[in-house]
Amino acid sequence: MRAGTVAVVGRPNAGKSTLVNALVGEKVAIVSDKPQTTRRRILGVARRPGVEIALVDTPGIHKPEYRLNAAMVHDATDALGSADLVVFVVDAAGERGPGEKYIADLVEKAGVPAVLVPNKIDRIRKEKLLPLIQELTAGRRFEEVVPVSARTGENVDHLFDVLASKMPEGPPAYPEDFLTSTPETEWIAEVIREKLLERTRDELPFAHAVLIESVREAEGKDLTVVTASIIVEREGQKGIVVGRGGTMIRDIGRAAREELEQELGRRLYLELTVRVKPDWRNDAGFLSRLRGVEKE
Ligand SMILES: Nc1nc2c(ncn2[C@@H]2O[C@H](COP(=O)(O)OP(=O)(O)OP(=O)(O)O)[C@@H](O)[C@H]2O)c(=O)[nH]1
Ligand SMILES: [Mg+2]
Repeated sequence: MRAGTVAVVGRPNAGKSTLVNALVGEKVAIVSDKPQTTRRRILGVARRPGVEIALVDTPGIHKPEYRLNAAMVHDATDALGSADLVVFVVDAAGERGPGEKYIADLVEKAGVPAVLVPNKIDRIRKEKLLPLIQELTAGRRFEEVVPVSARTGENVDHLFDVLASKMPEGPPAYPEDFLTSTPETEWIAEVIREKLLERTRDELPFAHAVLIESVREAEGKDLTVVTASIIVEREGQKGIVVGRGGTMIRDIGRAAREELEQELGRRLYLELTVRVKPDWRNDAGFLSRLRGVEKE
């Protein structure tokens, strides 16, 4: 038996969460086309006969401008040191910037063996791949380079085998049916965030948070009642999230409810409100409340 921990790191939007979901074979992390979707570490366990890999999805590493972002980046860098192996995901179809070098340096400093994973190869011409790999590996020591498309699944099985071969020998660390560390309350908030991210743009994706206020079972009704707040920073953003005549917030709520009902296998009543909280991204008390509620 082989069992170990793999930290998945990279710049925002590189496709880390998509890749973790693909390796696990279940949706354990929300995904969006906006950067900074993942705001904290998420553990998802991938298994094949004889192998257990605890994958740690992390927030994209970026230059933090708010307390929220500093905590996100800390969460990611923290995951590096405690893993058996690091997967460094790079968007092969995007522009490279100083971020790649910065992260490669961090990985090197952590002293943990690393696999380079150029992702989104479905979006590039094959002849572009080799120069990209040469650029990213120049002067670096990666155990392996495994290009994949997390979205189409191309080469993801091979990546799993490569990761598995580098896991230490030992017994599994988690019970057989353990999939993810995310508590249900936090997952509900995450799915609401995903639906909001799908429908908004500009600053809103960065400026919102979802706070679960209460979750209760309606007696004798096979129905869970959830009240949640979408927190934004300004009145104008509130107007966008509510939408004309409340259409946007109803749409977000409906999409989240439909997905959650499927996953949880029970009916859900979701009551969403929008609240303005200026500068919440720098509010230590509010941030710990966000995290605290999520940890319940
Ligand atoms: N074409 C293509 N798109 C991909 C691939 N992998 C991920 N994406 C897209 O890239 C975007 C970002 O994906 P995420 O998985 O949320 O990226 P992330 O690295 O987790 O991003 P953060 O959580 O913000 O750091 C989404 O729109 C994905 O659908 C891929 O292999 N090919
Ligand atoms: Mg992510």
